[in-house]
Amino acid sequence: MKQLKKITILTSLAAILAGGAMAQTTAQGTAGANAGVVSKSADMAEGEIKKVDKATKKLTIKHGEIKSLDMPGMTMLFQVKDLAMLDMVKAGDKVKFKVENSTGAIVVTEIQLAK
Ligand SMILES: [Cu+2]
Repeated sequence: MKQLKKITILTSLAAILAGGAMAQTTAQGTAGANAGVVSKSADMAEGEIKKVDKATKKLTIKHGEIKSLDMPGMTMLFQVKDLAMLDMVKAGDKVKFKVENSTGAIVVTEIQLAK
């Protein structure tokens, strides 16, 4: 189980890197550009990074509705599953992300830049 999640994170990392490269070459491109990458987007929440805090290892995200947690839109702090996520985003980035509420803490398990 733990191993599987790690693979998921690595996969999404690769997707983000690929998506970023694509975005640079097709600056005027539209939503179609990453259609193949975000095949699981249906269960991902949308948000905007407000703050990346490496000291506390948390992200402040202004998010839309998170159906999996039955949570309306708000701005809040999230823990991250993988510290590498803190280097993948910066304040102002629009993102899509997945969260898990396993141990009482809400943790971001996947994150990718939204186009
Ligand atoms: Cu919230």
